[in-house]
Amino acid sequence: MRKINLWIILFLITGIFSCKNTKISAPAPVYPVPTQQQLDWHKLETYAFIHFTTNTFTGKEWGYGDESPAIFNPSELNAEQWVKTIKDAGLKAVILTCKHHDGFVLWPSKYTPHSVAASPYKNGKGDIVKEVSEACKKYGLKFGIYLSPWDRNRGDYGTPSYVDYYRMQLRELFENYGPVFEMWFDGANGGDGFYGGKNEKRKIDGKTFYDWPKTIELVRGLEPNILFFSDAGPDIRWVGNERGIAGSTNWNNISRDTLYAGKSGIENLLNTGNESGVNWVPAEVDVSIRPGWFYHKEEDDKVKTPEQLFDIYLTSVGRGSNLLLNIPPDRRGLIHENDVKALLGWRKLLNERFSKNLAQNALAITNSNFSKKLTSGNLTDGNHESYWAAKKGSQSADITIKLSGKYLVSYVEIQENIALGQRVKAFEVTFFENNQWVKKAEGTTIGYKRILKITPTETDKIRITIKDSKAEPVLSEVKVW
Ligand code: FUL
Repeated sequence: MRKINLWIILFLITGIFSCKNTKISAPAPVYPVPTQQQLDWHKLETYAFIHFTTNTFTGKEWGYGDESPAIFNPSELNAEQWVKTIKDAGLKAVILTCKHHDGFVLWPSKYTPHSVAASPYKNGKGDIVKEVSEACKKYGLKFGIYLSPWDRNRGDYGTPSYVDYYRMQLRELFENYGPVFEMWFDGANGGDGFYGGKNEKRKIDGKTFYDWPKTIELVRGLEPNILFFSDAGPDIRWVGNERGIAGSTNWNNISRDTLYAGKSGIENLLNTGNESGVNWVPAEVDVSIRPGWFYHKEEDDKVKTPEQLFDIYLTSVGRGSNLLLNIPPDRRGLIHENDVKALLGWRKLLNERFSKNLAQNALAITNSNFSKKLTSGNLTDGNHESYWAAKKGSQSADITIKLSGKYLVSYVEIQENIALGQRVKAFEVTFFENNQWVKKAEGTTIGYKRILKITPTETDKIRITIKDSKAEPVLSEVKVW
């Protein structure tokens, strides 16, 4: 009996000590923090959007809904060419417009005759959702779905039976083509259309008509790890423009109840987030490689150049957002040669400009550390999972990176360990140049990743000064290119 008591006492003592240790071994999170699914999503950084429907054959951007499926006839469609090109460009996933506003669906749905089954494509035996989702599996890319809520073909659009139809199609998609990593809910809603031959204008109340909470619950039941994108989240928010630009201040924080799909005038809020927002809803930057979302021959010479795509990378991924780059297949059903060239050229630029991390294993000196474990060495170990934190309770810090010699530096990349919440509010980057410290860049937020473009400068010492932070700064990596 006495022996057992002793064991209990010993157990309690070790318990108290280890509790104490876990308490001080990591900084307390600053809420909100991302879910595991959101954390995994941040790591994707770049992925592709594919817009393809009857619009590709009519030259429109928004089909009216009266297009005959007979015009949908891609002669050489090759989903593997799409996915392989996207993979070669370094992108990690594909989101496909399974249905755009015109209502034509790219899979043989049980619930509508207005589909690929009524088209000449493979004599009505084709299934483009299947072909793309299978190509994604083959090439190791994630697959996502866009199913336009606004449907200009359906006669019952605007009535409750339409919402049932929409949900049945979601069920059909998720049961047959999963796993699906992201569901993209479009904000364009209501207006004129074919509507089963009525050719009229229909208005819906974007806030109530679709009863989104119920739809989201249905989809989560089918795909528990799904992330929902919309103007208003709940998991990922729109960035507020289609030009490829996240706010230079970009909080993942925002309060969901300040948003709902269709609300106008909130583009600035979506673009920057809100420092005191209570939810983690990161911004996704959607932009097309061409002026339009769909392929139009007359835009063949307006494909964004590798340099333009590189700039977009800096204003999206480089500002802590993910980039959803639209690449629309042409009438043959192939990604056009000009787009392939631009994509591979862009990848080459990224590989060249971010090939040698000059800070890898470099000495990092910080003016404070949270603990022996969360020390400055973690900043340059090339491991995103390890991190450094400043002294408990501090709201500023200095980090000096000593390079192994003098190098021409063009970019500085900083990452916060966002698992513990987004903290940094103001920072500055200075280089040691001609025997003095010279300011090269400054910023507000950092988030998952911040890339700062610097006028190329020779230096052997770089300092990052965190000037203001919600709580002790917690960074996972500093890279120098
Ligand atoms: C918008 C749509 O109206 C465009 O056609 C496109 O699909 C874009 C990604 O979203 O809201």
